[in-house]
Amino acid sequence: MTKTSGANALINALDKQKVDTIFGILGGAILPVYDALCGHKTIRHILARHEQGAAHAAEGYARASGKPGVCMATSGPGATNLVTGIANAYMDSSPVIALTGQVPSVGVNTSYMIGRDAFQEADIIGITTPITKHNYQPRSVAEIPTVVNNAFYIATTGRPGPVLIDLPKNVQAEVAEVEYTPRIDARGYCPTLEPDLTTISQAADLLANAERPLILAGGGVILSNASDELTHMSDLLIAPVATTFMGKGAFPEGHPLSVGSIGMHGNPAANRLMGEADVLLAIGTRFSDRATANLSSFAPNAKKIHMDIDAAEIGKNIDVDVSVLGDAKVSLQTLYAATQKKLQKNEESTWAKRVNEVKEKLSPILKDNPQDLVPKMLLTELRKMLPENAIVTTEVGQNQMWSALYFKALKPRTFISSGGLGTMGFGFPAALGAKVACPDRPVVDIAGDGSFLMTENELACSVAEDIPVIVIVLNNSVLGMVAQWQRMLYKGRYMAVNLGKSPDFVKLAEAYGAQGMRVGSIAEFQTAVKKALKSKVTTVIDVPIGSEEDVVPFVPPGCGLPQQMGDY
Ligand SMILES: Cc1ncc(C[n+]2csc(CCOP(=O)(O)OP(=O)(O)O)c2C)c(N)n1
Repeated sequence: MTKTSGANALINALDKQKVDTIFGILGGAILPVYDALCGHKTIRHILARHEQGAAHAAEGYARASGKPGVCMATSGPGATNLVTGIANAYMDSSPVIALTGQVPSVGVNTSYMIGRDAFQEADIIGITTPITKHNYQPRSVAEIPTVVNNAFYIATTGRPGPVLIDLPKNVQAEVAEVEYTPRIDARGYCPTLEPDLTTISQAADLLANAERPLILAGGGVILSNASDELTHMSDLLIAPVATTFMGKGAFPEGHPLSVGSIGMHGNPAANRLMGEADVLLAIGTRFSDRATANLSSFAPNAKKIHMDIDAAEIGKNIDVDVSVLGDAKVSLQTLYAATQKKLQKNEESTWAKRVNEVKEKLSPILKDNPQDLVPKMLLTELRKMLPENAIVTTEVGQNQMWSALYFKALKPRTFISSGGLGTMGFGFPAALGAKVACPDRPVVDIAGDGSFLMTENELACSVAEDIPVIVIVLNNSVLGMVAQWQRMLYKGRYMAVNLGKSPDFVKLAEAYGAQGMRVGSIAEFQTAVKKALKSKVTTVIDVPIGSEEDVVPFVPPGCGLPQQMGDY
């Protein structure tokens, strides 16, 4: 037992979890923790310019590295500014630990303030209950080590997600006896990793007898590091692999059996084949409405196997024939062995021929002049210029969907975007977090002008903290995706989508001490990217594009995947 303050107990516990970075902004209610961090040798604190940026950066760090990301804020407005980032991490199942200061609870030397409208008080426990996997408010120093252990355990196991620890100021300041044991006390929390062998056998029967099997890989495949197992399964079955948006990168998009992502702005080949499959093996996906479109016409001819670590997901959106509860990696290994035994190898696979035919006919083709500075050309060009392990983040809107369609993700954890919450302003701070996690790899945020303006203040953080990333602003002067909906679905009655006078992005970058460039052709774009890749400072590349450019194909809301429209 050692005598220590709550703040030191927290930092020691974070040390034991091998935390190397905290993204945050301080304030009165978290000052003891910052004091304990002063001069710390192994934990780097990165001062964000807005707590939303800190939370997204922590998520970018987590998604690029596979390790939990940590963000920290003071009480009240600091804590509430984290909320969008926490909700984003919750929707996309990212392991994020959010630490917040809180006004004092009952303490030894202080009167109690929680619940009395104290200065900068917000009930962050109540506010985040629906958007965290769990949250804690330790009321004594002695609780802190176990609370931290629990938080990391819960955030990173099972279906990952954010966990918040709210620390009353008096608990941070109090000195008491603390025991550091690796103890975890999370009664009732017990994720199922090993799949049930009866359901594995049922799934193997379906797959072994399938004529047109298709695999749908969700973000869960990336989270459980099951990409190799997925590739083996696909090769065994000669099954095409479609991904959800969150699953992008789970299967190499250059692989002959890759058919791209499904959904509202999915690859037409993936959407078409989904309607033709007779057995669907869906792994680590929650069947979001953006992926399935209208449920009544989703994979209508397929017997469905759903493999997921979260029991609550199975049967939630889609009725399934076989449900496999367990970790994707372990479950795929077990399913592979079971299927291999039952499979009669079909040498002449008519399905494989059909897959190729559909891919050839429906893959988005670059019809335009290759010199045109249109997003699909630019993203295809960007792919050629970046190494396979480069990390791309995106903002939300057309920029995101163009990236999903035309930027091929070749490795897991290289495509990081806000899938569930669809948070404009996510991509840039997430890029900073990814760069901190992977300093030797290029990190590029593909942005819309509207989205970038939501968190461009983190340029100050990127310059001051020496975190060089590249931001490519697809600058169409409008809130493009909403403008597209107004054009396609509201008879072109534009309302509140014109951004009017945006700042000059080159000057904006320069004002922050970053590098700014504007390009007007593919050749200039290539030169700018090359220069940016060599740069030691963050570079913003402003790419003016047409304001009426559509992202197509498009499945309008309410329609099914077969009702995809648009000449792409
Ligand atoms: C925080 C937030 N507010 C509003 C929206 C709704 N929304 C979705 S896409 C979009 C337009 C995005 O515009 P921009 O960032 O310029 O990208 P573009 O679509 O032009 O590529 C808006 C307003 C959102 N997703 N997130």
